[in-house]
This record gives sequence, C-alpha cells and structure tokens, in this order.
Amino acid sequence: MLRQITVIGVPMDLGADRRGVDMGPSAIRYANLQGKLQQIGFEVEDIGNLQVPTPETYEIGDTKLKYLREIVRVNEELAQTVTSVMEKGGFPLVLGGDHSIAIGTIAGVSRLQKRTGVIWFDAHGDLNTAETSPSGNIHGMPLAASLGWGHPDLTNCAGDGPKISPEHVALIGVRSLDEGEKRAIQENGIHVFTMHEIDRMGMAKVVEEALHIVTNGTDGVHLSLDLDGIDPNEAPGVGTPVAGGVTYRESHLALEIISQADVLTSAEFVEVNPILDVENKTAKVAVALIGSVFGERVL
Ligand code: 6HN
Ligand code: MN
Ligand code: MN
Ligand code: MN
Repeated sequence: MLRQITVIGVPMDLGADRRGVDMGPSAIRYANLQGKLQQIGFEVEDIGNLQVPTPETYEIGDTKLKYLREIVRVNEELAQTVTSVMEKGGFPLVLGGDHSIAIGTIAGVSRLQKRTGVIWFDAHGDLNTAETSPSGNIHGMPLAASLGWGHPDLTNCAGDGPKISPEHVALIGVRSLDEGEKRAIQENGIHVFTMHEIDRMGMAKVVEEALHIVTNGTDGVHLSLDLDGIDPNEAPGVGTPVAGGVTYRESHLALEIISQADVLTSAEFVEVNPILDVENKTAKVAVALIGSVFGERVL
C-alpha cells in the first residue's frame, strides 16, 4: 500500500564539535532522495528544514552540556512536527544534522505511540549523560535522554520522560563506548550487537534478533541510523569516524530485512557531514540505504 513520506530536515550542528553536519540535509536531498522514494512508489512531501540557531550567535553554556537550551528548543519543535506528520497518517523521515535530534524525533513519536521500539544503528552508544560524557557534546547523549537518563531538560524535552524503555531498544554496529555507557548497558540489560556479534553471527541473524527485541510488546519501531555505523571507508563524511564498521552490503542487508518486517513507523538518518565527505559519497550511501529500508528491490 502506498504511504505518504514526509521529509523533515534538521540542520543541527550544536550537538557535535565538528562543524558541517548542518549541511547534511541538503547533501542527502542533493543525492536524489525525493527521486529515489518516488521511484519506489511513495508520495513524498518535503517540508524543508527546521530553523536551527547558528553556534556563533549563542553562548556554549555549560561545557558539560553544550548548547543545551538551543538544542532543547529545536527538539521541541521537531517533536511537534513529527507528531503532526504521524497524526495525518504520514511517515516522518528526519534528516540530520547531528544525532542530538533523535531526542526530538523520539519524543514526537512517543506521544502517539506509547511503546516504541528503537533500532539504534551507530558506531557509538549515545548513552552518555553530562556526568559520563568525555566531550559535553549532546549528540553523544540522545539515547540516554530518550531512556530518561540525564539532565531533566533533555529527558523531559517535549513531554515527560522516559520516552522509551531499555528492553525495547537494540543497538547495532557499536564499536566505541565510554566507560559510563558500558555501565549503563550492563546495569539496564540493553541489547547491544557490537561489531563482534555482527562478525560472528552475520548481519542477517543480528537484525532478526534485533527485530524480535524491538517488536516484542511495542506498537511501532523507530530506526535511528547514524551514518558513522557504516565503515569510514564507505561513509567518510562523518564527524566521529571509527574504523572497523559495517560494510556497504551488510548495512543494506540489515535495512532490507527491516523493510521486509514492515514494522517501522518513523526513521532518521543523521551525522552526514559534507565538509568531511568525498564527493557526497556518504549522502549517496544514506539515500541508497533509505531506498533499501523503503522497499527498493533489485528484482
Ligand atoms: N554520535 N561517545 C562520544 C561522546 O562524545 O559522547 C562520541 C559520541 C558520538 C555521537 O556519533 O552520534
Ligand atoms: Mn555515532
Ligand atoms: Mn523475547
Ligand atoms: Mn550517534
């Protein structure tokens, strides 16, 4: 059945140290996002970009939570936008920007969907709080914030937290965790499929298990895909690359299997940084992955 996809750009770069990720939404559009989705048979509405303040205009604030106030403000608007897209029966496809925007996307989704499963595809855990973060960058905190951990302005952004619960979350592609994140994972029994599990079990099995976790007792599933989950050789345009990542084909296989399960109700593709990229390669990977997750087939 045809569904309406609504594209929301969020040129956010306040959550990360490396400038340039604010151009991610443009780069993904330039890589023919709309054409790809229409070719698959979707009706696409692109509502443009949300307004994001320029870092030069604002004070960094608390160095343990850089640009907290501005990030919260954008995420509140994003949450509202996501909720209204879903209320109209649309599928919100959010383009980042740095990963701090997941706070708003998930807040918006969870207002309508009380029990949301989350597939978090990332080299990192994004499970830091101000206390555990080595950088003070909020893009390392969105999964924690959505789970109700961290500063109350983040956990209660656009509605009282927690927005999701640990048993409904599965991380895939992880290979860089800070000490506090490791503790949070162990203490809360979060399902993490690191590169080790992907190597041993194969991506197909990993995704099948992840799908089981995120659909068990939930009303819908959100995909939060950080392009740095892919190996930096194939997706070099990211601010925090980590060697030894998911290959091009493994990532496609993952999204093809997710597509076949037909459980997604929202998705976001984040951390594309065109300044660090090579001929828009990473944005092209993002669009190819979006094709896979929305059902593009070879035959
Ligand atoms: N991302 N764990 C590091 C930090 O600063 O908290 C890196 C976070 C990267 C976040 O890629 O979305
Ligand atoms: Mn990451
Ligand atoms: Mn089970
Ligand atoms: Mn991330």
